[in-house]
Amino acid sequence: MTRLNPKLRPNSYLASSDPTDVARMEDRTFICSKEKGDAGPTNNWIDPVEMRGTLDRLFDGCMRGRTMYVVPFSMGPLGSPIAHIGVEVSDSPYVVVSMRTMTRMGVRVWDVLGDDGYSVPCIHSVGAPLEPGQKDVPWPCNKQDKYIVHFPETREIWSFGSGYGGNALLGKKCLSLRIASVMGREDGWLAEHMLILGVTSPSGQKSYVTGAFPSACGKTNFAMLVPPAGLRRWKVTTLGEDIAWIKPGKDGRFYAINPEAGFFGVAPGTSKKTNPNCMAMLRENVIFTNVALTPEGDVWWEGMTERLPKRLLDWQGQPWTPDCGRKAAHPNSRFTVPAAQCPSIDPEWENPDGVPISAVVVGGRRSDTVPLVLEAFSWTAGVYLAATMGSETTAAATGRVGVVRRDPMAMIPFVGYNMADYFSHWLKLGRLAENRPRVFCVNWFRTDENGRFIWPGFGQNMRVLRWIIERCQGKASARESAIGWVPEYESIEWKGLESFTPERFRTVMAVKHDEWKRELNAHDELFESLKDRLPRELQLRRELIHLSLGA
Ligand code: O2Y
Ligand code: MN
Repeated sequence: MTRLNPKLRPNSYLASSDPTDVARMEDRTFICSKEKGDAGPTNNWIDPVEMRGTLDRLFDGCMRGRTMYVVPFSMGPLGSPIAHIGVEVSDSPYVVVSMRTMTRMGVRVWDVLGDDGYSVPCIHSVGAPLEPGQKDVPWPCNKQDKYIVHFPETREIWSFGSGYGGNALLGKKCLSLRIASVMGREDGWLAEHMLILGVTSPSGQKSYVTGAFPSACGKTNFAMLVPPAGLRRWKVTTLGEDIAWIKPGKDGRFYAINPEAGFFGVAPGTSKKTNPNCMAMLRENVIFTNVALTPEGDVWWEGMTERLPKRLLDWQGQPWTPDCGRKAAHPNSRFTVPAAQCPSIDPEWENPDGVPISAVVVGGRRSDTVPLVLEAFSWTAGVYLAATMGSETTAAATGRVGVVRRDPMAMIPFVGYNMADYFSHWLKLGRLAENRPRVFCVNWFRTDENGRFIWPGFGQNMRVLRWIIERCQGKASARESAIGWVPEYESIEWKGLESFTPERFRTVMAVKHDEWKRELNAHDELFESLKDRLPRELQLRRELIHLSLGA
């Protein structure tokens, strides 16, 4: 790691990874349940006996010449009844310091565990042993073999070959989503890929919302939203920007906590304009990974400033100038920062009881078909909306633009069991909770006939959020459409955005029947792949929408 200039970025460091080790690897991620059907068609499955043989071979001597660290950590506030403890064994010091920010980590965890406490074993190696006298490299990893393996029945995590992000910080996606989703199914709660935010109305009424969005949909920006002119008397506070554990309370409401202690966010595109809270949060105590280094010893990434720096060292340490034709920061470059530093952090963010959720918002990146906002008619209709959500791929992610990837609840890479069983679990929990949240679907990315975004985005999303909150409070009106309740122009606050005409609103809200018939066919493809265990309610809901469309 390179220490950044302490005057510009106190106590902050820059790490540069191996160019082959820059992202989470879904094709190397495995759910090794005893039965293949229990992992389901959306997960990679290998027989656990075979996988244990592979891991025994790979892990034999894999840390030779390195230091082995033992990292006790708590997901959720230390000692709280809802927290879960893991112990990560790793040979990567980068993982150790990152876990210190992302989790409650350290000797106090041993006190909570005592002699007989339960912890999830998380075994990690970069898979690059050093022979005596062999010179080390800055970012050791294994270029041939990478495995991120979960054994759901025995609740174990084994990760080999990568030192990067979700592959290596095992408390995050591996424990808090894949293993926790299995625990949640057994014990009656949900582990979700969701932000958690608080909204305070001008009269001081506080509500909480969770939100599921696939990557490249502005999840972190939404979690740290700053209300625009016209809505400044509203306040948004942040509890989490990636993961929510949601548990039914005795009062029939759902309560959410963020199990993480830090944020591991994407740097490119983050600026004072797109996310001022985030930029302020990054002032100190940050580990940056794969961003560019300025001559003054600070960091830079694409989109951070309007004016490009004259020269930099790029994420691989090569000289960079604006005309060199290369990106300065890697598109998946990251910051790791304590959540407590976020200026919009909610005072309740560490409340071990969680916060009561009024609304669950789901959304993807869709240039057509899906309107700006709609409210599901019922819990089952909401589960349907969440289960069938999809997002158009961006060039950065896949090299192909505009192909809709179905990503139920934004959980495709993160459910530790069969996706159809996961849908049943959602339906069951909702049935049991008397005061369950309402479910909304949003789409900030609809484009006009010229391919331009219709919705101005960023802070303007507050107008939609306000309607959502007021629906939950029974204050805002809506009209019925074939797919759910939708706002009238008059029920949205337009102060400060008077240029957004009723006609533009009609375009961004249009529910076109021909598009929705195509959409339902695509839903059917997803359902077909899950048909062995798909809950009947979802198939029925699809047929009902079909009828409402007049087909
Ligand atoms: O590429 C990685 O290793 C990180 S992926 C990630 C990191 C933070 C929050 N969310 C994600 C994600 O893929 O959803
Ligand atoms: Mn995520």
